[in-house]
Amino acid sequence: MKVTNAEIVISAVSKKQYPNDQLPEIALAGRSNVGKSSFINKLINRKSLARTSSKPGKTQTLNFYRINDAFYFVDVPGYGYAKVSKTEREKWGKMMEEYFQTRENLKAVLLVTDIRHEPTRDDIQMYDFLKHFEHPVIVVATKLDKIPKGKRASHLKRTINTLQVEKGDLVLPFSAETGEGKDEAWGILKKYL
Ligand SMILES: Nc1nc2c(ncn2[C@@H]2O[C@H](COP(=O)(O)OP(=O)(O)O)[C@@H](O)[C@H]2O)c(=O)[nH]1
Ligand SMILES: [Mg+2]
Repeated sequence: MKVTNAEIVISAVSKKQYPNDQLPEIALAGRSNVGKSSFINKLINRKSLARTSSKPGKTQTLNFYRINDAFYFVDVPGYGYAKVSKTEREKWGKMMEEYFQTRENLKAVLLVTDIRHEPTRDDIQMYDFLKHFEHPVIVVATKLDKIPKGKRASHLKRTINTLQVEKGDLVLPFSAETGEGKDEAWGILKKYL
């Protein structure tokens, strides 16, 4: 897809703030600092529309990015950041449930994991949570550039096995650094839009 227009429409904390123009949505879930914002920026050829940071745990809103007036990327607040209070965590959980349980415009979820590491317990929980609500999930195994070519296949396999990725859910090796997987990502997303 040739992206000619990309803009942040709202950083929402609750349902009544979600956009109501009925465009399809693709959400991004994953650990803090795993590379969700970088994925969005790479796909739309922007250096920093979606805020990236090396300080995890910052974004606690659902950020709706409207792309070509055709669909939204929804950047979901990350998880797995240790220094978060119980109250914050509960608030986060409610926000997740409100969005993933009821959002009809949501067409698919990109679950972003770090290909270098075995998916965490939080990653597994998130995958199961998304499947519970019957969303199509595409696992984006990012930071591919950090793994030598000869080791990539075994890292991918570990990701698939640990998450117990269901038949029909795709796993996409990706790098926001090199752009590997970008065309494939658009190819997959088109089917849901
Ligand atoms: N080498 C490498 N670094 C990445 C990649 N994707 C993200 N990063 C870095 O990881 C850090 C966190 O990325 P960010 O997109 O803000 O993560 P988010 O918290 O999930 O949105 C930043 O320093 C990025 O530059 C990637 O594919 N390769
Ligand atoms: Mg981010």
